[in-house]
Amino acid sequence: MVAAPVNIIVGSHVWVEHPELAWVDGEVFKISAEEVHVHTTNGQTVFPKDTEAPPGGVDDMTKLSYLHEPGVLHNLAARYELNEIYTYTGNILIAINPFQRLPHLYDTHMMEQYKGAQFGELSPHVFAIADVAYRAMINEGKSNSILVSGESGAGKTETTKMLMRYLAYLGGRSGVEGRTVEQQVLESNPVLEAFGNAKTVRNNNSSRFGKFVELQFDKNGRISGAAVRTYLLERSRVCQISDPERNYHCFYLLCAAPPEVREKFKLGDPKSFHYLNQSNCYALDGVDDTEEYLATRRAMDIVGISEEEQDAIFRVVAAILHLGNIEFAKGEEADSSVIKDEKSRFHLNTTAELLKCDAKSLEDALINRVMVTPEEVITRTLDPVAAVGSRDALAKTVYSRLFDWLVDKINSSIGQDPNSRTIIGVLDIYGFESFKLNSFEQFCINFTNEKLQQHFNQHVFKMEQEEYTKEEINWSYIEFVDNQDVLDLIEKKPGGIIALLDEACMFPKSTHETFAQKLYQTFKSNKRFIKPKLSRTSFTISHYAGEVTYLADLFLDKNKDYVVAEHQVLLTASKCPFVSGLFPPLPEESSKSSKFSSIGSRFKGVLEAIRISCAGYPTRRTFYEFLHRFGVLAPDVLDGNYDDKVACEKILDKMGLKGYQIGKTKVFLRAGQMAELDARRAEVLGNAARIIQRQIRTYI
Ligand code: AD9
Ligand code: MG
Repeated sequence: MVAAPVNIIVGSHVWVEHPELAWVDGEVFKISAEEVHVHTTNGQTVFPKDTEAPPGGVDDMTKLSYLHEPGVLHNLAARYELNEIYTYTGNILIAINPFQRLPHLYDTHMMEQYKGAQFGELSPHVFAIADVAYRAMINEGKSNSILVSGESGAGKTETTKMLMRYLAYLGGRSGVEGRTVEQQVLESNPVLEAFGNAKTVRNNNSSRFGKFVELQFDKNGRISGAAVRTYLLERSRVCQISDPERNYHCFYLLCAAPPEVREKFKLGDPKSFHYLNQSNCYALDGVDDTEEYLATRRAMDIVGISEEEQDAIFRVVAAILHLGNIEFAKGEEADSSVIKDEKSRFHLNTTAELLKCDAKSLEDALINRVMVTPEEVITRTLDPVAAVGSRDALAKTVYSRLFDWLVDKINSSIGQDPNSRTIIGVLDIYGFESFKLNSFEQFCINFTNEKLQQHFNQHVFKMEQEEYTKEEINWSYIEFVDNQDVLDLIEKKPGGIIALLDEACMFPKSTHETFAQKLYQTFKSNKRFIKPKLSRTSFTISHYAGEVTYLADLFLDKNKDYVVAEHQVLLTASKCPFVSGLFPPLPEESSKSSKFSSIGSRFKGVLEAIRISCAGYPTRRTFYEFLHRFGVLAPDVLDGNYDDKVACEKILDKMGLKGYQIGKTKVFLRAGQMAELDARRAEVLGNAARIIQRQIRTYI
C-alpha cells in the first residue's frame, strides 16, 4: 500500500508498515533530508518509506479524515476490542465476526430500539440496515435487496439470519400462535443448513450453496409470502471429503438419531460409511448431533414437511450412505465388474430396500451402461473404476434432487403472495475460498463472488455518482477497482473459461490436459490468467480477493452434470412415491451449461467500496464543519465578508490545493487532502501553543 502524500512534521503521529503486525503507530521524532525517524509504540525506531497519520475510532468510515488501509484496519480493530463488531461505510455495514455469542446484541429490546430509528442515530447494527429497507418499502413503496458478502467464515449466514429475524419482527403478526409465514421463513434456515451446510477448513457451518430469500409484504407491511431460491449446491461433497472436513450435517445427525430410527435404516457408527470415513472428523465442538436431529425434525414440522415426508427424506439420506459402501471387483469378462463381496451385497440390498427399488435393477444400473445409437441399443459393461464413478454419480444426483425437493417444499408450504408489490431480498452466498488444492467447486464459488463484487462496485459507484450530481459538482468517470476483466476471462461468450470448458465437455476426446493446454494457449497474454511454472494442468486466476490456483484435473467430469439414463429409469420406477417423485420421467436433457450460466445471471452483483471512494472524493464536509475545523488556517476569511461557500474556497486556495470540488452544501476533498489540511492546522496550532507557552513563561 502506498500511502497518500502528507505533510509530516516532528511530533506527527504516523502509521508505519510492519512485516507481522501489518501497521503500527508511532511518532516522528526527527526529519532529515533523506529519512523520517519514527519511534513506534512497540518500542522500535524505524525509517519508513511511507507514513500516514492515524485516525480516531469512528462508527462510520466516511467520517475518517484519512481513508486508507491502516486507518480502516485500525478503526475496525479499535472497535472490535470494545466488542463493537459493526461499523458503517456510508450506508454499507461492515461486520466483524465476534466468534462468540453476543445475545444482548440481538435481543427483543435491541430490535425495539432500532425499529424506526433514524439511520446513523444509533450504533451501527445489522438491524439498522434492515430497518432502512423496511422503511423505504413502507414510505416509498420501494423493494430492496440486502447483499451479504465476505470470505468463507466471515459471518454472512449468521448476519442473514439476523436480518431475517428483524424483518420477521417488523413484519410479523404479534400475538398470532402457530405456524405463521414468518416462523416458517425463519425455520427454513435450520432445514436448509442441515442439508446444505458442512464443516470445512474455514467454517464449521459452511454454506455449500447460494441462497436468495425474497420476503413478500402486503400493503400493510406484513410478511405475506416468501420465496427461497438456491444456487449450485456443492454436489461432490456427498461422496468425496478430505480431512478435517465433514460431509453434509444431515448424515451425521441421522447416524446420531434415536436407536429405533437407526435400526430402521440399518445405520451405525458414521465411521463405518465410506462417504463419511474419508475424513477423521465426525463430531463438531459444541454440537450434539442427536439434539440436531431432533431440532431439524422440529424445524421440518414448522416448515410444513409431514411426518411421512420426513421419514422418506431420512430414508433417502440413509440409502445414500449404504450406496457409498457398495464396492466392486473385476468381473470375468474384460472391462466388467461384479459386486465385491457379501458386505457390499448387504449394502446393495439395503440401498434398494430403502429406495424401494429392485436390487437387481440397481446392480445393473451401477455396473452397466446402455448406449443408444441411431441404429441399435448396446449394453456395455463398466470396469470397477467406472462402476464406482456410476455409484457416486447416482449418490450425487439423488442428494441434489432431495435438496431441490426441500427448497420446493419450503416454497410451496410458505406460499407466495401473488398480490405482493414489494419485497425485501436477502442474498447469502458461499464466501470466497482459497485452499491448498482448489478444484471446480472453488472455481464456481469464486466466480459467484466475483459477480457479486461487480454488482457491489457498480452499486457503490452509482450511489457516489448520485451524491455528486445532487451537489452539482463536476463529475468525471472515476477509476474504481474494476473486476470486469476477471469476469470476461471466466464467463465471456464465446472464448471464456466456462465456454471453453463446455466445449471440451462436448468433445469425447478431450482430457483435462487438452483443456488446460487450450486455456494456456488462449489466455497466454491475459493479465488475470497465470500458468504456473512446470504445471501441465493447473492454472491461476488473479481474483479481486487474491490469486487462486485451480487444478483442472476434474473440471470436465464435474462440469458434466447430467443424470445417467439408467439411474433415471431405476428411480422413476421406485415403489416409494417420494423417491419416484424426485425423478419425474423427463425427456433427457443436458442441464449443465444452462444451470451454470443461470447462477451468473442471478447474481448480477468491503474494503473494495472504500477504495472506490478513494478514487473519487472520499472526504466530504459541510461548509460549516469545514470552516469550523480549518478556519484557523485563514482567520481573515471568517470576518463575515464572505458567505460560507466562498470562505471555504478561499481557504482551499490559500493552501494551494487542487482537484477538490465545492458542491451546494459540502466540500469534496481528494484522498490525502484532508491529511494535508490537518498537518497545516497542526502546524498553526503548534505555533500558537508555543507562543502561549512562551508568554506564560515570560509571565512567570
Ligand atoms: V461461508 O462462506 O458459508 O463458509 P459465512 O456464512 O460467512 O461462511 P457464518 O455466518 O457461517 O459464515 O459464520 C461462521 C461462524 O462464525 C458461525 O457459525 C458463528 O459461530 C460465528 N459468527 C458469525 N457471525 C456471528 C455473530 N454475529 N455472532 C456470533 C457469529 N457468532
Ligand atoms: Mg454461510
